[in-house]
Amino acid sequence: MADITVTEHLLLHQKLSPHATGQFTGLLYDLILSGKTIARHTGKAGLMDVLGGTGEVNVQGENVQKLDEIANRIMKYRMERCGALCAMGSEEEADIIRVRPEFPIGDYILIFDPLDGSTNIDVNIDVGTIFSIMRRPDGRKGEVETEDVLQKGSRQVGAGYILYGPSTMLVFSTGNGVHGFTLDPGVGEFLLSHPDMHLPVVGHTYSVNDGNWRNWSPATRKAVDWFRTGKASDGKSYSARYVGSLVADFHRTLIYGGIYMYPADTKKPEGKLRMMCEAFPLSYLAEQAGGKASDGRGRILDRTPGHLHARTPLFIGSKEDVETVERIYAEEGGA
Ligand code: AHM
Ligand code: MG
Repeated sequence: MADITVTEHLLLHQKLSPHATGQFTGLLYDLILSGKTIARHTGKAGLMDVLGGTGEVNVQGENVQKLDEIANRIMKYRMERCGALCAMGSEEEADIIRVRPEFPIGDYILIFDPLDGSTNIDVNIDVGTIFSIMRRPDGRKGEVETEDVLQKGSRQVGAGYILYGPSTMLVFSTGNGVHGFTLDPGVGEFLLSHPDMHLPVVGHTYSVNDGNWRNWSPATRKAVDWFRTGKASDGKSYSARYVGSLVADFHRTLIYGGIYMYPADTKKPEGKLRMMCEAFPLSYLAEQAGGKASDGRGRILDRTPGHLHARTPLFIGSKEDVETVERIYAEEGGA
């Protein structure tokens, strides 16, 4: 494949799309730079004194890992200066982050999980940065209010992730399909390696934390059991795969097809995953790749969060597999 850099790809798409502005392209450049900077840190994780917890607890009540803090700081520092944003929201911060007046204020809002899957850092398993981009609603001026940020998922204008794995990959969409780039560490540039990614209509992999079985409703047990014992429409059976790192589990699902599930349970009645910084961006990518994302009842992107850290059940991946879960929930009278 010809070496198409992410910069070349962005410029080409900017020319093709009447909506793409220099501001939006600039935002993506700075996101890419932030991702490369975080990759430099995750790549040296075992060598530096950055492993293990800091002893602090974040707004979700979870232990903060040092690399989470580093990634959060890198994102906030770089993105506040990019000139395209008026506000940000981070999984690690309780409130919205308004761009301070000393920096140029733009029209966009960025929501991110700086380092998802961070409990995996100590054992050197893939982690990732997830991002979601929206425009500030038209006609809203002055200080950004929380209502400006709490938008319906379908209002995203771009989303993606950076996966820090055996190689670092950037996968994103700005509404023209999903494209994947692999970082060539020698030259420090992302090169197009996975153009126009498509989720297979049906897959052969299901991904769920089976340790939550005892906390699931009968309907959820029935749905998971279907994948354990059932056969896909092409007659093949399913394999189980669960990394426990959402970006890694989603990336595999995007490439091979199948379904990733994080249902609600008695301990987590709203589900575990965050609507705005995890479910929305990955659902945007799934739909752009021809797949589906549901909370078990309906489309994730039709939901509007009640607050910045709202959670949701998530069933995401191949269209037929997600529809299987929706059908079972409907037959059982709900989740
Ligand atoms: P985090 O944002 O605190 O890292 O938590 C989200 C992670 C996801 O990466 C992963 O899919 C999920 O939590 C795993 O949860 P569990 O350990 O309950 O299976
Ligand atoms: Mg997360």
